[in-house]
Amino acid sequence: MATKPPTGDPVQDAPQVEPAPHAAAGLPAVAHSLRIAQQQMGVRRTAQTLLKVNQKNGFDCPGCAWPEGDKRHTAEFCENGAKAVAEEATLRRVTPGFFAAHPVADLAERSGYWLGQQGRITHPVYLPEGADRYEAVTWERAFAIIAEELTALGSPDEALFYTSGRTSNEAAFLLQLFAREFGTNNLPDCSNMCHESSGSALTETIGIGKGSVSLEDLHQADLIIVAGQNPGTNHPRMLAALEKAKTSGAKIISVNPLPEAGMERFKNPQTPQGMLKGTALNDLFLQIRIGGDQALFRLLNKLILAAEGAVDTAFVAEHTHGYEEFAQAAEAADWDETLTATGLTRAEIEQALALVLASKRTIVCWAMGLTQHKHSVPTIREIVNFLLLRGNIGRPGAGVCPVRGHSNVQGDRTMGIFERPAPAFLDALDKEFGITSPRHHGLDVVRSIQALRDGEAKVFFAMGGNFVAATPDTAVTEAAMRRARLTVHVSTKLNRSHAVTGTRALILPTLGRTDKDVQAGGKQFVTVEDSMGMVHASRGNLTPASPHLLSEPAIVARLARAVLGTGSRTDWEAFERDYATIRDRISRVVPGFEDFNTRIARPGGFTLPHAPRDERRFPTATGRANFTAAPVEYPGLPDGRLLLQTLRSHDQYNTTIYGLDDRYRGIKGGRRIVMVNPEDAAALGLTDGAYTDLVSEWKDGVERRADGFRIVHYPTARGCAAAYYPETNVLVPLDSTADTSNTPASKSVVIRFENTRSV
Ligand SMILES: Nc1nc2c(c(=O)[nH]1)N[C@H]1C(S)=C(S)[C@@H](COP(=O)(O)OP(=O)(O)OC[C@H]3O[C@@H](n4cnc5c(=O)[nH]c(N)nc54)[C@H](O)[C@@H]3O)O[C@H]1N2
Ligand SMILES: Nc1nc2c(c(=O)[nH]1)N[C@H]1C(S)=C(S)[C@@H](COP(=O)(O)OP(=O)(O)OC[C@H]3O[C@@H](n4cnc5c(=O)[nH]c(N)nc54)[C@H](O)[C@@H]3O)O[C@H]1N2
Ligand SMILES: [Mo]
Repeated sequence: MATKPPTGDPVQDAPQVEPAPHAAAGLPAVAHSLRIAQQQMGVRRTAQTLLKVNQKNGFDCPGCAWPEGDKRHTAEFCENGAKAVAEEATLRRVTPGFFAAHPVADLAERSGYWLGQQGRITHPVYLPEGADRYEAVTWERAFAIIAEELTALGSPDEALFYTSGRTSNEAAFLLQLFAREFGTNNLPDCSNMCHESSGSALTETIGIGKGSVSLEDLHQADLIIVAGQNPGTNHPRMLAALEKAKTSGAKIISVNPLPEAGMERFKNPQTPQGMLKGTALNDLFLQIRIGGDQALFRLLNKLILAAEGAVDTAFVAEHTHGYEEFAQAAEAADWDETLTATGLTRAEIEQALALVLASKRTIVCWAMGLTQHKHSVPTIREIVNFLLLRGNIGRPGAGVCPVRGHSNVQGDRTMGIFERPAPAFLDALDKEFGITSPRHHGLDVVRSIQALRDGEAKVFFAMGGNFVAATPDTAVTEAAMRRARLTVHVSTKLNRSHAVTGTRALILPTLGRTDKDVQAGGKQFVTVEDSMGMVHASRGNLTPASPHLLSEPAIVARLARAVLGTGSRTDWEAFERDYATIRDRISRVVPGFEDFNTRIARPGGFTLPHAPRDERRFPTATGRANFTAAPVEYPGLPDGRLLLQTLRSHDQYNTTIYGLDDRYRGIKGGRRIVMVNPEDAAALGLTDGAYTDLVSEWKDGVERRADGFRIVHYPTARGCAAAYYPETNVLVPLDSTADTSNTPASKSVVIRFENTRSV
């Protein structure tokens, strides 16, 4: 049964609800991952892949960006990593015959789940103008088509080059080099929708947009605050680090509108004791209202300022700037306003304060719960204030820990995938390659959609990802994409974006992390950077899904040759032949990669420099760590409305749907559900089990609808609701973004309920 995809669609979406478990991982997780792996890959391939995940001579897990420790277990993966591997290493195939049988209009009717379940794409395919289905095309012809459209543009800025975060350092470096030689900084990436708010806030305050802690720091912390993150599902290996910290005496606070099972209790599948009883992780659960975090940290800061001897005055004097102004703003924090904004009680905040004051080494971890709101950047800056006050940056066991999503999203940015590159980066690139990169900024994700919508961008090229499903305002975005002259997707698997095309379209199938990559120069490996700035090699060991696949670096190299021709002095052919030649060039352009080829050969790789972490040096505009003082904001809510956050279930990887269950929340067999607090539900007449339509309200007056959601009474914070992404992206207005970072505010959508009916 290993290779048969499910038949029949639309998928039956009939959610069932059970009591949510209060622990994560353990035996059910191991059993579940093995079952999914064997369905997709068969027994032999399951063993071949799962033993190689995250080993020093193996491949980097295509799941999340959580780092591996120095001591590896034989099975250094988690349930969701196993699912990510199985999705990629599946034995199911999408061949030209499949495309002949399924016109684009048919693909557009299918669910994302069904599309993904069809398997790996085996051949490059082309949708000519006016045709109703994709047909096989040679690689040569495919690159010629792209070259034809790109060279016909009025300006290079009419092209968009999107990157999703699985792309290796080598491929990412080549893609940004190609885009800049071609003449544009239009390099939007998934980071624009993800940790852009973290990058914006951290760059301004500490001088580098990356986290300042290592795994070792987590193990040594006295207090770890996990805010706006669900590690049990999205970074399961982080639970082992939290467990280890806990065993050494750390306290843990989680800040979340939802009680997440992983934070309640973790049953470590690597230890016999963990399998039985598990470890309770949370010491304190602050069930905050959506968007209340800035107010919470502002008040904590006021209370720290007032506590005897709590401020690290030596650190503040020596290393920071802006303290006076910040302290004044913090003084103004108000208990009543904070209790309204957060929905917490005074006693809860006082308990948190006691833990904060008792800790000499504090780390704050966060993810999408903090980054996807209008006021995300000031919220994260307030967390930096919080850490700076007690000198919690640049010493062991303390620091900022934005937990990245995609396994190489951080590395892609380091390699120059950024629409607003630093001038120093471009200078180094230009010097190394003898080119003149454009200096004006390019377009991020939201601005790219606006440019497509307004006819200002005409060619869309995606290195991975699922752009139309991952982005907000689905109807607007899809209409915008259909206006493009050419859409190109470098992909491993089929997804929604292949069905929403420009006038012409190409799908270019590529090798994944698990695939063996052999070029003219021999067997190749690629490199990635994890969430903590560790760079290491990744080597696939499976026979590729088809002999017609090209690697991502090969695709960019051939594209560049087709488009730039003899106008380019860069030896693109050499890059394709031997990736070590790419790394040589990276070593001369990107700081921290000196001697790249030598150092990457070391098992486990190397750590990139991080001035605040390593030497308490803050490369900001003031040369110091900056305190900031923004007005406190939190979302307002009109009567009869709830604030909706759009989040991930346990059985998905972003837009890739592995299955229809969300085990840790007790939801089975369906995804069109909306979680509401029982008291809000009573007030709004939302009976558990009834169906309802969600309507989002935004100041543009447009009503965005998502129909047919089953109501689930769930203990989320009052005034809040939660439903899965990407089904609810249709509700997120394109213009509703975070200030400064322009990240879609997909965790704070004002909704009302219509047409509630029991079935
Ligand atoms: N298995 C699996 N792993 C993944 C992914 C996946 O889809 N599946 N995606 C990867 C990617 S790209 C990313 S970015 C990460 C995402 O990792 P997460 O950020 O953990 O993902 P979300 O499901 O969006 O969860 C957001 C969490 O924030 C909480 N939250 C929402 N609003 C607020 C708020 O206003 N304040 C606070 N304090 N909390 C809030 C939610 O209740 C939820 O627990 O995971 C990565 N890893
Ligand atoms: N409403 C709402 N929207 C969100 C979010 C949210 O929380 N709420 N989260 C946002 C976040 S954090 C992110 S990161 C984005 C994710 O946005 P994307 O990164 O664009 O989306 P993914 O679903 O991760 O992309 C999956 C596709 O990538 C392709 N793929 C997989 N592996 C490879 C590979 O190795 N190479 C290539 N070339 N292709 C590959 C497959 O074809 C697969 O279908 O979504 C964002 N959108
Ligand atoms: Mo992400």
